[in-house]
Amino acid sequence: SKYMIIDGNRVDFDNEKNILQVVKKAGIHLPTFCYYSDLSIYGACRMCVVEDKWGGIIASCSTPPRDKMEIKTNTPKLHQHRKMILELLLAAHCSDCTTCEKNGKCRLQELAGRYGLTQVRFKDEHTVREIDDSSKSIVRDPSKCILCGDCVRMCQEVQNVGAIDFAHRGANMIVSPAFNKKLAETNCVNCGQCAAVCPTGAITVASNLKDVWKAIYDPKKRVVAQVAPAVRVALGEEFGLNPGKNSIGRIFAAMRMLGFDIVFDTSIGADLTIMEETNELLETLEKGPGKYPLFTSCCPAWIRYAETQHPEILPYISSCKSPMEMFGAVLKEYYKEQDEKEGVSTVSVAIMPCAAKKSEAAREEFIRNDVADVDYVLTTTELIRMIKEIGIQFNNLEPQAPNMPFSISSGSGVIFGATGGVTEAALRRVVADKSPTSLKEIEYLGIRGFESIKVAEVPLGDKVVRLAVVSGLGNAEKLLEVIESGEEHFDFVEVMACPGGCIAGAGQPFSHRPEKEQRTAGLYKSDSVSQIKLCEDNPVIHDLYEGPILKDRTHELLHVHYKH
Ligand code: HC0
Ligand code: SF4
Repeated sequence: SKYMIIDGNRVDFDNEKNILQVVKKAGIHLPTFCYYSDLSIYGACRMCVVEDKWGGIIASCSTPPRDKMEIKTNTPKLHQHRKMILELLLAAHCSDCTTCEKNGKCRLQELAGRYGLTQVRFKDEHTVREIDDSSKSIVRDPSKCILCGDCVRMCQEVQNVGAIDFAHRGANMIVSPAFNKKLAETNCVNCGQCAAVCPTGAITVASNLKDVWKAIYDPKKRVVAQVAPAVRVALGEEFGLNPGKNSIGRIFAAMRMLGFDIVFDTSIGADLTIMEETNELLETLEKGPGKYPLFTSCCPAWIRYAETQHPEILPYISSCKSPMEMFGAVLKEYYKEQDEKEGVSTVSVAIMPCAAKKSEAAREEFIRNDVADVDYVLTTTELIRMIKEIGIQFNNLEPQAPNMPFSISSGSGVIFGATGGVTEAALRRVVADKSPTSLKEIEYLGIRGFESIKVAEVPLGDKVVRLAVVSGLGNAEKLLEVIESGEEHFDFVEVMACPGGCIAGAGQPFSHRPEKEQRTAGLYKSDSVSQIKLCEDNPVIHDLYEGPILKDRTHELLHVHYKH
């Protein structure tokens, strides 16, 4: 086989795209700012350099490995080179690390520590630039940008949005929306994937921690929270639990210690969504094949994408509110009378893996008579912060159950957090045969997993239903192309904006592919051990439809017409 000599040791390789990956195989993680395996190679930061046998310095990310090539990763020249780059970056960077949103998570800070930089030889030349906090989801602080371009490539290559780009030249170069616009005025869909890859604090997910602490400390507020499916399989990672370990019981326990009055599981909302969305699916099938399928509506970044780039498909997107908004509306109604009696008001908080949910919650369509269905959205990361701030020993907590009366959700509601989960849940609801064997067959249709576009066909009565599942907006664009050209026909299409679905949302702890896979497996595992697999078997859902809140009001509380 082919091999390289790395620091005197033989390392075999075959399909590795670049030297960086072969070096990784040798057990060495070279420092990088601008390298992500899912993005194109930019080679701008020059931190990942190695030395060839003639003393030449090469960027390992942009050089393919060659058979019998000899390189070194640790030489005086490389040492000096990397330190120099770091010092130049630090000289051009503001140094308010202790008050930075990214404190403790910043790659620049980490590498400065790793290379033992205690002083910078160059004079401080950083420019103070205006912070852009126009968006409800994303904050841009260009003073902290190191021009690695990760955000630009993520937004363009993976999400097909292109809301941000390099502007100006030389020392004035910055990353910014075109024409120096505010992010909220662009076609940004709030997915937050730019923030997920930003190595510093230049792009971060907006925080609502202050608002939520204030509500918690206010005795006149009833703070009612819901926790999204994907949060439970990722939050524990920050406390040393394995990715995928379901810690929903501990999350509930921790939240009560933090002062949340009442805690629920968003999976109830997901169960409601499937009840409603499958009605629409059956109607679509009844009408017979048209050009467009029924598109799912639970991902707010996908909704924004359709609004800004494909208005022609808006009539075909399900009218269902997202599970978060459905449940939010139900909760506000549920506590209304009690609030009046007790002279308090309910504040509805949602813990989400997502940046776009913050913008979704603020949309005018979800504010009924001046009351928002969901008042604040906190990311998984923000909840982690609260737990750490108070000093709760998360791993030692005894798991707790959610509050009554919304205390039971089905396995269908939990798998929503993985790409393909909504589709699988919908299929379970529409198939005639609900035996374990039939549910297993659905599991093996090919709608689980990380493939970018998944397609399946399912017989239903005398028809065959064609389904597609995509995650990542760039993949959604590819699918739309073949739908619009008439090349392919589908009846149902699930879109989630983040590659991999909600488990890989921008509000989660940063993850690579292995963590994403483990989180996904964790969700499927909690489904496989759950006693109730189908939303229609959930007694809570049953009671809701029979009870006073939803009686004659499903349209008002569970559906939405976007005003765009
Ligand atoms: Fe998701 Fe959801 S599954 S969008 O990814 O549909 O954020 O986890 O909460 O609303 O349930 C996120 C996750 C949710 C919603 C649900 C859906
Ligand atoms: Fe682009 Fe998403 Fe970032 Fe907006 S939030 S700039 S769409 S990557």
